[in-house]
Amino acid sequence: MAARRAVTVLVYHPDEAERYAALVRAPRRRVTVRAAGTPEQAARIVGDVDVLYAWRFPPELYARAPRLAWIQAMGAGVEWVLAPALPPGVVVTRAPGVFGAWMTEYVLGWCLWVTQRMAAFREAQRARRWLGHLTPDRLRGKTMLVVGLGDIGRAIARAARALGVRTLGVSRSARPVGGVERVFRVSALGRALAEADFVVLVLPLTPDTRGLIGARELEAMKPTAWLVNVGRGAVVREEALVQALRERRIGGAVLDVFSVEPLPTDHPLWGLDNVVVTPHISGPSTPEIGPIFNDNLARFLAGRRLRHVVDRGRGY
Ligand code: OXD
Repeated sequence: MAARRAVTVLVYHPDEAERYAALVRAPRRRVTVRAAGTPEQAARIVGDVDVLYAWRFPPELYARAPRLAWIQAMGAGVEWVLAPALPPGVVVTRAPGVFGAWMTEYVLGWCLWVTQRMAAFREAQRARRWLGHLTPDRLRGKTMLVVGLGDIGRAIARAARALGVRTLGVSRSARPVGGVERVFRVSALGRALAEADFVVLVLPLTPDTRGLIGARELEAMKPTAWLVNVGRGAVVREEALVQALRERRIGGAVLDVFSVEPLPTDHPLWGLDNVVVTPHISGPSTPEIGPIFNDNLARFLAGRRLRHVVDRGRGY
């Protein structure tokens, strides 16, 4: 990559573009920062843009961005960046290390919600009922299977283990990971699922992971096990999940991501009493990503290699 004297950055975010733009640190003589919150605003600017710092940028605008050389994704997942329209030469970078801490608290919080039977105690309180016969369960000693051992999956596994949870993992390579007792290959997913009390999905959406969890995989889970999905909705076949939940073939599901978001109001998942629906908030938009972008922007200006480059072939 050659050094650049003048660069235009477009910060694109539906709600918080200005906030992220204010956090860009770069020499103002060399870097012009623009902000857009809608496709219409972005369309007016994108023709001059070298760098896109964005959350869910509309891919149809790539064709109108002849200078675009680098996209920094603001979220944890990058499948929306890697649309077929993305020109081959554009470098895409991610932000590892930012979302793991958030998503760990989400996952462990909801696992504790299950074991501490929080819903039952709150419901009893509303009815002024003393639920003395119901005791909480322990998370310690349970087995958690983390499917997807990138930086977020590893952070979740480490924290779970610190609470005394036995942690297992599934990854493409099955390479050992510190703190994870055993890592299974994807081909052994069924065996891994059968051991878990909590199955945590932290997978990117790629052609290999789309629909990975279907009827057969749900069948492999213990009838008491909970599925927690913080990766991508389309990794799970939702019809099969609804059926398994209805028939109580698994304990329940905590779902932060869905094939269609927002989850349509008539979707059956809303009405199931063994399901928790949250609106894609487990890894929220956070300015903690600012230093990663600023470091890469300095590299971009200097013509140095960017950090955290996405492997477009693998899709993450
Ligand atoms: C995501 C995120 O990529 O929430 O889904 O960060």
